[in-house]
Amino acid sequence: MRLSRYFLPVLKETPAEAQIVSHRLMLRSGMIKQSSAGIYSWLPLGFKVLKNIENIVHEEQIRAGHHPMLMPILQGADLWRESGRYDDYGQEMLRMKDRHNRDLLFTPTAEELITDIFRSYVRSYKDLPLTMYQIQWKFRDEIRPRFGVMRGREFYMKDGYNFDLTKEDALHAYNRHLVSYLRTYERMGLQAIPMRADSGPIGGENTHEFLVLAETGESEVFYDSTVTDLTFGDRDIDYTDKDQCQSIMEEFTTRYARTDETHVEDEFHSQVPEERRRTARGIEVGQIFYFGTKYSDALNATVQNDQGEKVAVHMGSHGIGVSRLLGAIIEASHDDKGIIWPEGVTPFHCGIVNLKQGDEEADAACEALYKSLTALGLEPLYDDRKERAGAKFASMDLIGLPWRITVGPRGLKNGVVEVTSRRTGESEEMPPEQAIEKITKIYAGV
Ligand code: 5CA
Repeated sequence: MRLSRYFLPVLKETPAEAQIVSHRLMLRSGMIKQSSAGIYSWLPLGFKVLKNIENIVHEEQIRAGHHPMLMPILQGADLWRESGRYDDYGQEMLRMKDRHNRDLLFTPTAEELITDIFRSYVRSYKDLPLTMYQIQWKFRDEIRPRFGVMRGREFYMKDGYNFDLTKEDALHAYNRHLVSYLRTYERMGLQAIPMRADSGPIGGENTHEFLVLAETGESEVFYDSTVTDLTFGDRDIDYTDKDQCQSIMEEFTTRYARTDETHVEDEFHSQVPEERRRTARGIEVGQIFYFGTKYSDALNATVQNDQGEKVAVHMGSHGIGVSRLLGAIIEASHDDKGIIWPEGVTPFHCGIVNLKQGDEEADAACEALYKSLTALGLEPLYDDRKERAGAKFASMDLIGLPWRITVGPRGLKNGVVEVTSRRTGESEEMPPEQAIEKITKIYAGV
């Protein structure tokens, strides 16, 4: 993409309404624009990152054996009356009437609808296990939307639902989700720690939230400092292997790590030596639930088991805050100049800065770099504007591309361009071909 042709409405001023750094940086770098309280338009740069995050979520869900599908945003009230949640959900649920005076609602989650789909078609245990998921807009009429996409009213969420014959199978689905989430967040350059949590309006006993540690997080968390040493890495996972999923689940959840709702001071003290006890704040980027037969009982979702008996299916649901993740990643990865995107989610693979637009040699070298990188399947953002070098660097630093190639007449005289890491600030001079090779290699591993 050529920056002169792109829609990137960068703000010079810091917007007064933004209280936390991720919100400020998303507004300043022209990623989002507020439309109403807690409701945003996604401008081209923000939309690109949103889609990158969504793609990682899809890839990891499919890898775990889950089936993508899509349910409507507007739902009739009847199913929610059947489950009892139409009234329970309270004012967070946005309700409306259609022209026939029928009650509709904007989906805050979709346990009811998916259970209805299941009960309409599935009759036998032979069709289990089954996990389906969607990535779809949700609406919750939060009393205090704030922090930009972090606590929106309209937000983008991956919600998945498993159907299993037995509790044991459903717990495997729970563990499988936990493992696949660890991998999902790591691909985004994030450490998200699974913590024992409270199930809230979704219900059920087993639930973990995934938290990214950040001072601006809304949840208070308590943990054993050694949980932050755990990394998922490049493990070879067989998601159908119950023992493997369970052992990884145990590895990541045995040590003390809880949100304030489930924290017990005595247990914290007895389980964790003093020098390892930490209290911090965290951003909840996902939550998994096992709730047994709560919804299948309420909505009469049964299958025949191998004895020919009708039994209620065991279920769980699993959410990832896709739009919230943009904020969480920025909170975890920025400096005073702007965002620092992890390679896994960056909107463009690298920037190309032409120090002297209009100089024949510099222009030609930039064009050649741009074309070669593009031909290799990479997406560079070429700053081809007639701007001062300082302004170009400031924009690149603000929008946070992990790598920058700087091209100027002086370097070209010696046959070199400069490759700079946004994270470390370190620069290296090399011939353009070598710069291309370097960037290609970096992304081959992502
Ligand atoms: N039905 C279950 C799982 S599918 C569910 O709704 N879970 S949830 O309530 O925990 O939401 C899933 C994730 O969505 C949360 O972990 C959080 O990351 C994100 N989320 C929830 N509310 C908001 C909000 N108001 N703004 C942005 N993201 C949100």
